[in-house]
Amino acid sequence: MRVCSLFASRSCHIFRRLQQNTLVSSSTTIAAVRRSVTCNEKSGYYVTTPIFYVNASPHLGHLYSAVIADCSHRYKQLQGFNSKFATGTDEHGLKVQQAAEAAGKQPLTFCTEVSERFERLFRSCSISYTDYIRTTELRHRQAVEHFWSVLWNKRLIYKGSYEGWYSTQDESFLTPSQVGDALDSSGNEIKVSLESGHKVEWMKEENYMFRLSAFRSQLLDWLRGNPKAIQPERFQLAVLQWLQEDLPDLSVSRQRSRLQWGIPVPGDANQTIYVWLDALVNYLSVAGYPDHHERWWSVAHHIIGKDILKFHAIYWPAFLLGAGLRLPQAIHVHSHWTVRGKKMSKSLGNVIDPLEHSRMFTTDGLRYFLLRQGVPESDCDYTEEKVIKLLNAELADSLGGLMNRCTAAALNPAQVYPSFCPQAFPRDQGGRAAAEDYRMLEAVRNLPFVVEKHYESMHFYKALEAIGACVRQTNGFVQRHAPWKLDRTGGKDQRWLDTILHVSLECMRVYGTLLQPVVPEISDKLLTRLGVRPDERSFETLDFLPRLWQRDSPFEGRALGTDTGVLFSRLESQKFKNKKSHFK
Ligand code: ME8
Repeated sequence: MRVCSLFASRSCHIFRRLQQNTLVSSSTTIAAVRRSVTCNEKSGYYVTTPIFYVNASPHLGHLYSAVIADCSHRYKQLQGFNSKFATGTDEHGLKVQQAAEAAGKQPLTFCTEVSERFERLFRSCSISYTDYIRTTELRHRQAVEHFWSVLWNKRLIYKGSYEGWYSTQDESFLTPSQVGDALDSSGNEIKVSLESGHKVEWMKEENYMFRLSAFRSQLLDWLRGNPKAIQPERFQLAVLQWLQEDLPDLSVSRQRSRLQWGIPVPGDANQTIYVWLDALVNYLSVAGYPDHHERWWSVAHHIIGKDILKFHAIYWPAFLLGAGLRLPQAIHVHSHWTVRGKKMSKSLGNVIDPLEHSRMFTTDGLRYFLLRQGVPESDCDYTEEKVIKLLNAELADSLGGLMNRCTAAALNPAQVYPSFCPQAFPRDQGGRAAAEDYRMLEAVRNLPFVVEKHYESMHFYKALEAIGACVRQTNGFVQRHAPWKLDRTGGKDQRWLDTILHVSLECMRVYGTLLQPVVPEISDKLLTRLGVRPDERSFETLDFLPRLWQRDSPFEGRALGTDTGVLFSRLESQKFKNKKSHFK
């Protein structure tokens, strides 16, 4: 039995109702609710990142998209879903053709080198993709050719001519209203895309055109009928606004004489398929298109940056509608990282190398920072000082400090998961526990529901904020009862001390379990130290403090893990000042 896709929202909802209507607050009930919201069907989830251009090396923004997708994939797996996670590289088009020429390399050799850099980065940052797609692969070419033929046979593609602006940097056609004047670095007047600032050129060629204009009302219907199709809402509203504007047919090929590096149009060797049509089909290629895609395609979720919204929210759905295929379940859009308030760019020399920074701050440190600080709705700023401050406060001091205190040999010489004493901490008040302690238990018991809700909507920063608040409460709990001051020679004080530690470890177990999608290595270290086995780490079976409800705990009396190392070492800002750095 697997948890069905409605699990998070439905179980949350059911649980809230139960809480309101009755005095249920037993974790038996929570576990029962979680288990009861199941379905027999094998639930699937398919998450994608954009496929990245190989004209330059990966930067922090690319890693950010991959970390979001990875977190979502790991979260779904912990919920019991069968999850597929695709990323990869976008290797065709004029931009890549020109970059290979400039590097003096054969295009494929050039693409392979850069694509491998992306793969290395992702592997070293614990990006647990299940499929890495390159658009130069045969399986992809076959999918694109098939997709094109379907559109052609439905007469949605026709031979025409295109005259207008084109940005090679964005690989995008622009209408006159999307173009403005600017000066290049030598002071020459040029035309640029108003959105990206990239240079545009006037082009006039015979092309194949896609009947994009015919899809306006279907696109509007889709968005109006699915208010969560594009998330967060502000991006859905932006797309609805664009659909009120001019929606001309779209050129979907380039003359072969100008663009050789791409897939030829089936049946016309003088034309090359437009790189965006080629690239978007990657999501289908991975799903098994054209023969075996249905299973994964029906559960597809795209993660994209705000820069490529138009391609994913207008062109792609129109192509899919044209080809008679389902639309993705959701498109999750995120905003951009700036560096000290400026857009990352080669010319400013402020491009953040994610591999270098993951070595400086550790992989999990960088992942945590990106997800804790990144807000999908608005741009976020990256500085090394901020990273150091946040990681020291939340991972080293708060979470790491809590683990040290609760597992210290001085308090727990036997190094076992201590026992819980129901008389010291009765379910209803009256023992040695204080009112704040019960409030903390309530918060930790609700935490999985809060976190799941935020993970579900890709608001990872809210989930981490909620976990952080509970960690602070648990630190407060330990501080309040100062177990190091209790008499450790047996008797009542010892039972109370063990109970304090038991409750704290139970809280830590919840935090470690919930943090797995974000910081897999740190969570593993934490859970291993607590003696939690790999098969006891799923969200489905997370059962907080069963002893409070007179049920057995599988952990009580179990040996703790033997690795007593620190969870996350404090970062010293001094150490980074001498490095090639953006400190000023
Ligand atoms: O557009 N902050 O590839 P690309 C956050 N090949 N994320 C950023 C970012 C920033 N400053 N800069 C880039 C392409 N990104 C196409 C995609 S998909 C079928 C084809 C991330 O290499 C963000 O996800 O230019 C953005 O959408 C993507 O990188 C663009 O990567």
